[in-house]
This record gives sequence, structure tokens and C-alpha cells, in this order.
Amino acid sequence: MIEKYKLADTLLANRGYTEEERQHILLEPYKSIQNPYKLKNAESAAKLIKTFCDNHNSEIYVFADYDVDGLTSGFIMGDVLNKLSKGYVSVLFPNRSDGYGLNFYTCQKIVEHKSEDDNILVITVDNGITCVEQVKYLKDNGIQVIVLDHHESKDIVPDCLIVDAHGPDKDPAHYHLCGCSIVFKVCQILMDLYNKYDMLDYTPFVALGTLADMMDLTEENISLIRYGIDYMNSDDIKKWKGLYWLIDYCGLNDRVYPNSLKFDIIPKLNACGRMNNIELAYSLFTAESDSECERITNTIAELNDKRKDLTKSAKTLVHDAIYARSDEWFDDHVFYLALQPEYSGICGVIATQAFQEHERLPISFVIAQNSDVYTGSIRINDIYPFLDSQELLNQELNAGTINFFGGHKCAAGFSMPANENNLNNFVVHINEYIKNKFNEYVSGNGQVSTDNSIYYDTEITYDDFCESFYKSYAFIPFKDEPVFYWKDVYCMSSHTSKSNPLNIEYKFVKDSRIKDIWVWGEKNKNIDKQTVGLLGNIVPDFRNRNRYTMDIQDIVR
Ligand SMILES: [Mn+2]
Repeated sequence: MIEKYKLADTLLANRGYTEEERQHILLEPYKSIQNPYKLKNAESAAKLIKTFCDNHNSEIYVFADYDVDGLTSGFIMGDVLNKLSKGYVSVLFPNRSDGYGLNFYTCQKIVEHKSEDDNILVITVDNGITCVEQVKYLKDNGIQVIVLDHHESKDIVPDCLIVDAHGPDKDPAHYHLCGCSIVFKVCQILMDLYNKYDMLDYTPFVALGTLADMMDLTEENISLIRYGIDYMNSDDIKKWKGLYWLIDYCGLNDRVYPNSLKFDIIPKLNACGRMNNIELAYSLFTAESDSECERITNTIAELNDKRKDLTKSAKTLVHDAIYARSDEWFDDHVFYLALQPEYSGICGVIATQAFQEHERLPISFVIAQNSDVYTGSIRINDIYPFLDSQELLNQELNAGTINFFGGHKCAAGFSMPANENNLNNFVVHINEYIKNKFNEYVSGNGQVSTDNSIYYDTEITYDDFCESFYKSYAFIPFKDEPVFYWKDVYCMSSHTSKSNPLNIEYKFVKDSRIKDIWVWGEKNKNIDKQTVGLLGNIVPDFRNRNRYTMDIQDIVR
């Protein structure tokens, strides 16, 4: 492997990527991006879309979603159609309060203003696979529908053209694609049918969608992200004015990495959806003037601050609620909060917070009480591998306490008709579910792993705390962040933070040089005047992004 990529190669090898995969990812990423024609039904979808694009009287409605994958899916589809279509194109987003997916309200509006000879196509992106009734309604009214999704299908699927690797035509070679990548591939074919444009211009958006949805980091996904990151670090990004402004606002010029997308850019875009204004993020992507970009970027930052304030106040609620009931706690396995509608975008964040307050709590959920529907998020504590939110919610769907759910084993969203009885039954059922599962597990042969061995990727030296070291691997997205070992470092002194006594700043000495490193929370130890080993990730210093420091995971003596 070329010297420049030696570290990245080691880190990938440690994570089980084969030599051929590493070769592609690092040296020939174009080889990792699979032929779009291999994605099942993608070519038929592109051809059908083309017949509408070629028609002056056509109307194409793209129905997207309110998270970052949905946003980027909607943007790519809309932008490509605006370039190719002779007819009318519109991109629509749902409100969180309408619930997830193509909703009847939007369908009705499209049908109402349709006249006899209109040629209308609805394309759902990053949603649609569960919208059986809505698709039927549209088709009954002479409207064609294409579903581009990456979610798991239920037993009954919409009666229309579907591109979804997890849909009825299982396509395991493409399970790793997010909604936005499905759209990207269909658009690659569509562009190809017109002999036009290079879709690689859109990889920054694919990178955002893939990271936001935390898709598996397969060879193809890593390479798609890599293309997007390289593009964002080049002058080409100025072509996408709004995204360029946001990158600039976050102080990331020439310094975009998968982690800066995860921790700086994606949360800001997500804040729009959480605060019921995903259109704001969309308007940034489509903005044409600098003044417009500036105004929208500032509004997004304000919205993000408001979201943070709201989260903070909710965390206080969780804290107070948990401490108010500590005595009777162990009779009850589920913690929940019912909040006002303005919290609907951050129920999941709050539900997760409950585990920080009570680390052995099995299940928590938070609902926002809108007048006719309660929308909520449920979280499973991953220390209980035998609990599965999908199993639980499916049972509740059949029992009629909820009317919709989606998500994964440990995190899911759901909605229920606004009704106190439903809520009470839901809580009773969850407690029963947990008790049954515990009993099953204990009567089985549940074993707890007691592997306490220390893992690290490679040793580092003082000189590795620098931009060039970070740059040599951080362009690769990792599921498990690289852990480095800094051996035999002498702890000269330490002092605790004034605002939080759990945070400690240590002064370490190595080779006659001093490095000060903050250690957050309860990981710190009293190691004054001792020689220790430090295990952790290399991160930009929060006080100065030009410096690098260690996010310490463990201190070994
Ligand atoms: Mn998605």
C-alpha cells in the first residue's frame, strides 16, 4: 500500500476489510461504485420517469421525508428532474405532525386540482413502501406512482413500480443503500438515457444521506462518502451554493471529514426537521443568491439553538421524573413522558436521555400529545439484547393500541390515536412484554460476555497529534472510531473543571514535552505523578480546531 494510505489501510484491515476492498476504497474508489443498472427495477423506473419528463403537459410530484436522508433524496430527485423535464416539477415534504410517509392530505390536494387530461406522476423517495392505501387512492384517480425507498416492506406492498432492495423483490447486493443512494442510482440511469451530466456532482448529498441514516459501511458506501467528502473539500462545492455556505458557517472549509458531517452539518439540517421546518433546509440547497444563503444559514443556526434549548429543558424533565419515583422504580420497567406537541421532533433524543439517568432501565418512550394523535419514539437499552422494539410494536399494532410504527430493534417511532386508555394499555403491555422476555431469557442459557481485554488499533507518538496524521485516515468513515495507544506518558498534574467536577484537565509529559488533555465525565482517575498509558481517539481540540488532542477512552497503569 502507498505510504500515504498506510495508516488508513491498517485501520480498515483491523475492521475486517479484505485486501481487495481496501485497494478499491483507497486507490480506485470508482471501482467500488456498482453499476446502477444492477439495482432491481431501477431501469424501469428511470424509463417511466423519462416518459413524463419528455411530456410538456406532465406534472411530477416528488414526495420526500423530513430527515436528512429524505431531504437529500428529495433534493437530488428534484434537481435532476428540473434539469430534464419539460413539464412541471414539485418537491413536497411532510410535517412531523402529519406522521411519516406519503399522507392522504397531500394525495387529496394533488387529486383535487387534477383535470381530466393531466399526466401526473408521484415519486416517493425515502418512504412509500408502507403506503398501500395512499398509492391505491392515487392510482384510482389516474395518477401514476413510483416508490423509491430503502425501508423494509410489510406483507402487503403498494401496487406500483417499486425500487427498494428491502422491498418485495429482495436485492441483498443493495441492502446497504440509503434512500438517497437509491435515488442517486435511478438518476444515474435517467441521466444516462439523456446522455447528460455527471451524477458525481451529487455525491456530497449522498454522503450526507448515508451517514445520517447510519448505513452499513460497505465498500460501496465508503467510496460514495469518500467521493462526496473530496468534492466538499474541493472548489467544486461552490457549485452547490447553499451547502457551501453551511460548510463555511461551520468553519469546515477544506476540512470536511465524515465526523464533521456527523457532528456539525447533519445535526443542523436535522434540527430543521425536528423543529417542523425541513423546507428551510431544502430552501438552502436550492438557494441561488449569497444573501439568500446567508439569511437561511443564520435561520438554521437559530433553529438549531432553539432545538438545543428544548432538548435541555426536556432533559431536566427526564431527570426530575426519574428521581421523583426512585423508591418504586424496580416494580416498573418502562419509563415514559407525555409532552406538549412542540417536543414532537425530539422525542427520540429525550427517550435516549432516560438511559443516561438510569443505566439499567430496559425501555423508555416519549410521546408528544397532539390533539388527535400521539406521536412518539421508543428506545430499547442495548444492554438487553433480548428486547426488540419491532416485535413489541408489531404486537401493539395488532392489539390496536398504536396505528403506525417504523424503525429498528433499539429505536423506533410510532403513533397512537389520542386516548388516555390507549396510553395506559400500552404501558401495561410493555411491562408484560419485558417480564416475559426476561423469563424466556433466564430459562435459556443467557451468557454475559466478560471480555475485559483492551483493544487498540496502533500506537502513536507525541508528533501524531497533528492535522497531517488526522488527515491520513479521517477521510474514511468508521463505525468504530480508531483507538490509539499512547504509551508510557507521565502525568505531571491535573485540575478539575470549575463548572463540572467530573471533567479534569491533565498535563502529561512525554519526551520533555507537555501535552494537556481534557478527560470528560467519569472516565478520569487519580493518576498524578504516575506513568500511564492512554487509549482514545484523536480529535480536533474543542478550544482550537487547528490543534489535535485525545478523546480518552481509558487510562491504563
Ligand atoms: Mn432513509
